[in-house]
Amino acid sequence: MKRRSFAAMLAGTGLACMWATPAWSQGKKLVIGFAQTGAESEWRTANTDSVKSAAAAAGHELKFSDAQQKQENQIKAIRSFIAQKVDVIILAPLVTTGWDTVLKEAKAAKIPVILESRNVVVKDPTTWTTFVGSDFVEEGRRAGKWLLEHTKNTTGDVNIVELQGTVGSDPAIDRKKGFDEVIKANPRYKVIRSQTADFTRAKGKEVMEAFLKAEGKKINVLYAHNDDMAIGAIQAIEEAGLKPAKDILVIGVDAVKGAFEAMIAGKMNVSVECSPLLGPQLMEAAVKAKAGEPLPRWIKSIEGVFPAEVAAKEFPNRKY
Ligand code: GYE
Repeated sequence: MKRRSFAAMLAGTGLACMWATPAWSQGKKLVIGFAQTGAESEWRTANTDSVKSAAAAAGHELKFSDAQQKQENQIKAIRSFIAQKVDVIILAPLVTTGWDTVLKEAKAAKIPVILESRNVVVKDPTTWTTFVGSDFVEEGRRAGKWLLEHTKNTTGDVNIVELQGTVGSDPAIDRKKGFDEVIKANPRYKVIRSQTADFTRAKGKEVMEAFLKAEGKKINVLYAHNDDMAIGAIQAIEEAGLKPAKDILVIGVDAVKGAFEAMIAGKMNVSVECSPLLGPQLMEAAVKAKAGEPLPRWIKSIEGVFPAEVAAKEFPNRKY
């Protein structure tokens, strides 16, 4: 005997609509608004690709907004997503603060907001559902630990220059915090200059040039909050007639392909991994958020550390 589905048994009974499951869980796809920071780094473009392809694979419609590293553009995008009555909003907040009003507006419109790749600090934490991304403090600690280990047999001061990410963004705040926490255990390690270069190659080069002008050969280590700034700085180091990775140790974060190429070329020492491939986890979270299912406050990425010694072997496995 052929078994009839539950829905077929209910058809025509009038009970069908009572039992009807919501449209999204019957396979009707979501409309998702994604307010991205911009395209400031290799990491960010890989992140955009990951979200776009995961949305396409799941059959959801993605409305994409590139804010060109401007918070006001992200706020405008969120308001336009609310006006368009999207099902879920994904926000990669440029900086931590300034989101209270617009997130309240999304909550009032009953649109769940998922944070990805950066976090916010708001008065009402119920205005966002979950954060999908990395532990940036731990990334900073990993960078610091690599440095302590790598320089343990040297003597004298270790003079560090630091290229910070976007001012007020949590990867910049936390990568600094974690690194400082580890190096302060030993007074030999001194951060002699620290400035933002906005997570971009062009600014990384520019600020490193200024550091080199001011401190010259005193600099032993460059700690950059992302690989793009490190890659820009490597150029400045070479143009100053010094050898990156030898005269000045170069530490980056993200582990993008560009960093692997620099390590294989002997110009960079290590990159601490931060995965941009958050698309699949985001799509899963979006469906649950729309269904009102509980989500953990933090969906954490699992990451490693890649020193130059393993770069050539690991390179073929890299996906971003
Ligand atoms: O490390 C950097 C990017 O928010 C984790 O933003 C992200 C950071 C990433 O531009 O390269």
